[in-house]
Amino acid sequence: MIAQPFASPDDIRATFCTALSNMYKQEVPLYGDLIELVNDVNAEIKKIKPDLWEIGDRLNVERHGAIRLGTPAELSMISRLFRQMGMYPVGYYDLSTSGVPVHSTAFRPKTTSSLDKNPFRIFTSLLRLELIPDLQLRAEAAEILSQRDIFHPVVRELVSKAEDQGGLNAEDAQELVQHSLETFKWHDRALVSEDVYDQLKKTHPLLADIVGFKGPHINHLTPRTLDIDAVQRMMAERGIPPKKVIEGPPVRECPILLRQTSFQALTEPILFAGASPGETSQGLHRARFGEIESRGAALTREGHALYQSLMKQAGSFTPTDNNDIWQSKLSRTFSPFPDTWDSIRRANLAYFRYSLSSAFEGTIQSGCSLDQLIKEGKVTFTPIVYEDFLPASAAGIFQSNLGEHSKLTTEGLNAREEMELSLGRKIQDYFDLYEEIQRNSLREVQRLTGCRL
Ligand code: OOG
Ligand code: NI
Repeated sequence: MIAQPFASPDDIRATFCTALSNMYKQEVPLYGDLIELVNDVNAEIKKIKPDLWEIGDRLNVERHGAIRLGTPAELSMISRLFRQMGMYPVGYYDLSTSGVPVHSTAFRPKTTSSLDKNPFRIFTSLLRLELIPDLQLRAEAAEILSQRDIFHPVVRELVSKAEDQGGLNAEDAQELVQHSLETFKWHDRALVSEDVYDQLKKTHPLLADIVGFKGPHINHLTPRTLDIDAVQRMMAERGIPPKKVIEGPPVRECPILLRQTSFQALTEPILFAGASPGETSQGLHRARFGEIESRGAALTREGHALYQSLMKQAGSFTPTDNNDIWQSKLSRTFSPFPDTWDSIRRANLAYFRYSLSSAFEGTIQSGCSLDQLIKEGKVTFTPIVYEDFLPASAAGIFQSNLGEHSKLTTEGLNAREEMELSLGRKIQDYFDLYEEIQRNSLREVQRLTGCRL
């Protein structure tokens, strides 16, 4: 028998992303409306500015999603599943510093070619039970979580099979995608009684969302837009209630990092488990929403530090501000951040991909430095897209959808190492990944020009 070739993890990821998006459109029709709005705005921008560097083939399929897991064992299995889809843990985000009792990583593709095929990422949070002060509730939550299995048996089977044989054929891959959707779908039947739900919610709404249900329903999916300010304005016109303010840096000539906004989480009817079998009572739950983002250049450590100090200087959004007031305040605060690609590059604030331009004729007569080659038009450079997340923005997104609640904070020791233990691997530092892409592009220029750069 001739062995069938394995499906490529990039293709499995692309299929999964489409399937998840279709499922979420059915579950949350407002998300479908948001996608339409984003497609309309993107089409318009492409017409006006066809040379925009952010426009690429991947734009129409570009999404990220988010889930919240309950136990290290769930994280461990998710990590194995996502690995089969070419998604690896990148970046560590400690949200406990913002009063949210989780820590997170993003599963995403790492290489340029995988990112170009489909950059789908899932922001994955893990509940930190040790941050629940009430010991009895903590034990109760742990007990409830230990009873649930968020994975379809076929998923467990196929992931083991893939690990044993080094991949999956197309048919198995299709099965894997279909059955893995089960993990992310919405269950309107809570796992717990109204009493327990209320207790969890009182301690922290996130706790009710994670512990109260059979699985980690996908809580949002986020398309990428080329003009987030336009989408924010048009959301209300199309009956999609927007979050008050756009998170992240202000609008700029040279976009950096990530700007995000969302529509408020829906209030959805749920059924609580009753005291006796078959008995139920009705309730309401808020968790699922839609989000939009615009992505700019990945910043170096220096760039990030400057970004963070300027954000700190801007202070925080106050309830009396509106988005316009906040954005103009931010724009003023960000004036020290250079706003041409060349000045950003020379100040080493962002990562770039370098390549030879058509003006290069095969020989170098004059200087051989990078700056010289760029000045002579022989080498060009494009910003590298920021593929990751921003903890402060993520905290803002969490908060805006959870309503008023008290904050839970206690510094946990070694939380990152614990997460890595469940992941079965180290969390990759995203700066290293961008640096590598930049370095490889420079090596290629070096090889072609013979210049030592
Ligand atoms: C995740 C929020 C973080 C983002 O875009 O920053 C996030 C969550 O609400 O579970 O998705
Ligand atoms: Ni998000």
